[in-house]
Amino acid sequence: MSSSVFASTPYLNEVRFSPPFTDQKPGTSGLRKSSRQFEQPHYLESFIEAILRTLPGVKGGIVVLGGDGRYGNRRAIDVILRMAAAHGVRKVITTVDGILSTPAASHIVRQHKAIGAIILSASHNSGGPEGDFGVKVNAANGGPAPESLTNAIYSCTKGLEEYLIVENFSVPLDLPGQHKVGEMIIEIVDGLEDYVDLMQKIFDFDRISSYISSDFRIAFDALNAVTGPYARRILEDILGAPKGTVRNGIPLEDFGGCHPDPNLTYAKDLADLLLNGHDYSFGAACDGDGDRNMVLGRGCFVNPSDSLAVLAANATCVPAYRDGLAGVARSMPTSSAVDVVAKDLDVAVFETPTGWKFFGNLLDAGQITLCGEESFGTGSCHVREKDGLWAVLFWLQILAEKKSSVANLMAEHWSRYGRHYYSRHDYESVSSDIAHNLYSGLESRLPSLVGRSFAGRSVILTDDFSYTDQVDGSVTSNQGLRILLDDQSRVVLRLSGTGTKGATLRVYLESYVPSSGQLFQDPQEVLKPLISSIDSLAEITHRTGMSSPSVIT
Ligand code: VG1
Ligand code: CO
Repeated sequence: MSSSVFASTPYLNEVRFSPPFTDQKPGTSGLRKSSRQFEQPHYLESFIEAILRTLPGVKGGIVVLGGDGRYGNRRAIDVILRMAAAHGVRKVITTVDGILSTPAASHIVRQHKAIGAIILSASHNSGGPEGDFGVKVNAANGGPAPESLTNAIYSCTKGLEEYLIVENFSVPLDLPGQHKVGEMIIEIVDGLEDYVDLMQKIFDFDRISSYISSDFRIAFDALNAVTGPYARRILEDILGAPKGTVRNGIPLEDFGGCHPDPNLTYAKDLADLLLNGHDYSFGAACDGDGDRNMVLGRGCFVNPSDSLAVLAANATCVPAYRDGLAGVARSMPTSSAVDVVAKDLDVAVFETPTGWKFFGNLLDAGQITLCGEESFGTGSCHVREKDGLWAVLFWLQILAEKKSSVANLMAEHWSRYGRHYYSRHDYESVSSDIAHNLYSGLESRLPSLVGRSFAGRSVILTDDFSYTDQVDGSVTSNQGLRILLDDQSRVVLRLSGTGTKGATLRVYLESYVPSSGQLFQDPQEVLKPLISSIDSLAEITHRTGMSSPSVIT
């Protein structure tokens, strides 16, 4: 425990700046900009001031604060602590070295009845002085702020020319302890404990531990980001996996120059170990802030849409879900693999826009137990965020229960439910004008496509996806262009809301083969007709000048 006495007296300062920042509109998940942009004078402070003016209950409330350890984390924590004190926050709960994964932050908010969290992360985007920084805002339910709140924060920033901050104090974050500035308490917690306890309540650790052996070796890649300490504590210290199971386990400010995005491109070392080597039976990686996961078996990559379906189909293997599922949800671009499982289980399935914030109401209302996205995110009602390590433990629990390999589990799954061949093609750093013109060009062509032929199928519906939240009635439009075909295949196009350089075009491709069909083909081969048809229809190669996507997952 440490506590502090301040040599000089902290004082309240009202800082003025002009003109207001006009570009602080949060995207799919928080405000994300280059580290350089965040370093401009008053830039971070402007966004934080808007949060503290907008989030309900700031005065006298509890706020959770931490981040994924990237460059800028420490400075931001210092600024936010001083601004929280200036705004009458009763208590800030932060962590040793400010290291806090996004799902762990969500749990702390819920456990301590906080009014919300400020999470410093640009998630899977690269970090460091030349990388990206970000601020995620979570609400009192522990989940990402809904659109109504992020819109209110954005409109506040547009007129903002001053902020309140306490000067002349700083707090060391190297040890757990309590500090006080004015009336505000700063509680520094270990950050891992609460989360580890929660995992122990959800899963049967003894069972998982007994399955991990020399015959079933596991490898986990934290990609030099936030999950390292969590994974070491859980996988190595508690479950007894050998030291070294967790690779790249120390959070680094620049993630060691890597891109903390768990996919086959950016987690290539791990993918090679599992797909080309024979030493390991199970591999997993998480992203910068610990909410995403990639799962691999020996010689077997699990597509994230399939992963959600497998978790749903086998949920009763996990003690916390023994009684079954209330319902499931997936984001619109995620494949329908989970829908088939939900139908079989006779539970409801919801299709939401991209971004975890859209699952919050359904989880709060008890309408769903599990949810997920094609972008390597899966989660449940245990927190209000997607949760990378939870998904890894879920997989291990199923494998331990079934005494199965990943490849066998997938084969059994497809032979029962059929297979949704699926891929996402990302075209990154496209000039914003070109991407928007491409998008609106396709949009204008959509109505005339219905009834016509596309990739050898017939088009049955085209639209720009729009979502009505059944719980609060809010409507979210313009969520992606869809072309649905008569054999349950489809193509979806969207522009990313998390990139910081130009625009990223995402093309989602899906084709269903029933259980009687060929279940072990190469997805890129199966999807080829869809890939070439959307390329000519939307003129992707022609307009972007890119002959292939930057990332294929
Ligand atoms: C991406 C993913 C989306 C995910 C979001 C935040 O958004 O596609 O599914 O919810 O990132 O993930 P976009 O708009 O770039 O497609 V994370 O790990 O930042 O919190
Ligand atoms: Co993330």
